[in-house]
Amino acid sequence: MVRQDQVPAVLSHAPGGPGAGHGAGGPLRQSGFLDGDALKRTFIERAKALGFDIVRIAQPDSIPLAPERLQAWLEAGHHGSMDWMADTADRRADPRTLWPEVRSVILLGLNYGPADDPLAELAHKDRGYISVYARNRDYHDVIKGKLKEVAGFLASKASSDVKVFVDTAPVMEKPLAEAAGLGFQGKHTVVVSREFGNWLFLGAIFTTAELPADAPERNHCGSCRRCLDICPTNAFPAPYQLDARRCISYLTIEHKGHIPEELRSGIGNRIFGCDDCLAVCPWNKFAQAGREARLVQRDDLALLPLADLARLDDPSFRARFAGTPIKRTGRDRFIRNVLIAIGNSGDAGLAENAERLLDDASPLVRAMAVWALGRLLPPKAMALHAAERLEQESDPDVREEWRRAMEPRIEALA
Ligand code: B12
Ligand code: SF4
Ligand code: SF4
Repeated sequence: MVRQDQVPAVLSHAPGGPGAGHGAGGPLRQSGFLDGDALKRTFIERAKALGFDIVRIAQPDSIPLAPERLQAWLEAGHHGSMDWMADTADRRADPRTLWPEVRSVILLGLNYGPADDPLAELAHKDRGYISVYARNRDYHDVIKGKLKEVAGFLASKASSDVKVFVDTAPVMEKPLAEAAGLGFQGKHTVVVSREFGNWLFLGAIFTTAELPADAPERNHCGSCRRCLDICPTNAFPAPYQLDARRCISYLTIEHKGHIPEELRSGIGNRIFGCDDCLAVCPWNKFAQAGREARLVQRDDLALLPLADLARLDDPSFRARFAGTPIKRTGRDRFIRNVLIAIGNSGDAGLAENAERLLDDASPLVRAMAVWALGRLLPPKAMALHAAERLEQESDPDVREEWRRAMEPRIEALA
């Protein structure tokens, strides 16, 4: 869900066009340019024609609480190994630090609502659950293209400069979206629109144009706490606060190392991301299925047989997931996730898939093959595998997995 590279997309108003040569927001506006309400209306029309579902405007100084809240989140260590969140905190917390000339922040939402309830898929233990957002093209690519196009349009209509962001630069898109009135941050921290529910991607455009700001949205969670209660790994220490280190989305997508043992069983068959807290939000009753063809679910990217996935090597992984967000984890992390799902399946018929991976080149994979088999095989079979491998195993983490997998077994064999 996150990406560190920045899109250096500064689009200046067209050279040679009306107003060319004037500084942003300068006094010499010419009649070819629009401003104020007319500019906002024309821009929104264009953005909607390009497929955005909601467009709202915030002032750059509209998130005064964000810096201290971000700081508290970082100090609590809730960002885990996403060091770039801490490295960019100063610029992230205030749009004016990122770009001092910014006068208006445009927030755009694109609905990616699923056609069916994704939670029904969690019962298929022999198949891997892929998060709804990752079942087609990488949304960064899709939205970035649209943002650049509509930002170019804005630059051509106003005597101003623009920059586009979609989860690609240090911008706090959620509090900005709330300040712009696009939706409110629910107790699960995701932005919920009263019109579209919470299946929304966000994008932002910064501009030097002065656009009339919209009123902020207020919170509509009330006494509901469905999202907090359903979380399989208890990732919410309190409403409106997420400890990413416990979130399956972070663990299966962002986290590069071994997944802590106490969180593995909660992961179930979720092999790339998680949607539980989103799927239960009652505001989704207003949601509609997403319209953008490149984001509509591809059937070959939903509920994939774990047995097939466990066979992927590096080239076949890359080929299979080219153009999708899944490719970003790389093969080893993905197979780590698949093995956790195999371990959680309770299906001894899947054990052979983990057995083949006991000798994989990646310690990340070997360790999870051991863990999965420890849950699926009888103690004697596990002891035979250990006898063949434990002595030669040089990786301390994999050795530790063997030790833990054999602990109860030694008692059972005695
Ligand atoms: C880091 C990140 C993650 C991390 C951390 C998530 C998080 N909640 O911060 C991980 C990897 C876990 C993640 C997961 C997901 N992500 Co993500 N992620 C981001 C990213 C890059 C930054 C978010 C951030 O700034 N976090 C820092 C914390 C401090 O921010 P915060 O959660 O907004 O914290 C606020 C609250 O805590 C609040 N607060 C604190 N105390 C209190 C008290 C009260 C009373 C109130 C009202 C508020 C409040 O104040 C803080 C500041 O506003 C954004 C893109 C972006 N540039 O904004 C995408 C983004 C948030 N992700 C997105 C998505 C879709 C997801 C997933 C659904 C993907 C998936 N299916 O697996 C999950 C959802 C999990 C969840 N419940 O959040 C979308 C959300 C769209 C939306 N409608 O809101 C974004 C905006 C990307 C995008 N451009 O569309 N993500
Ligand atoms: S995405 Fe899943 S694991 Fe993460 S907070 Fe939501 S329900 Fe919990
Ligand atoms: S599920 Fe309930 S508490 Fe959670 S965001 Fe939706 S309305 Fe708010």
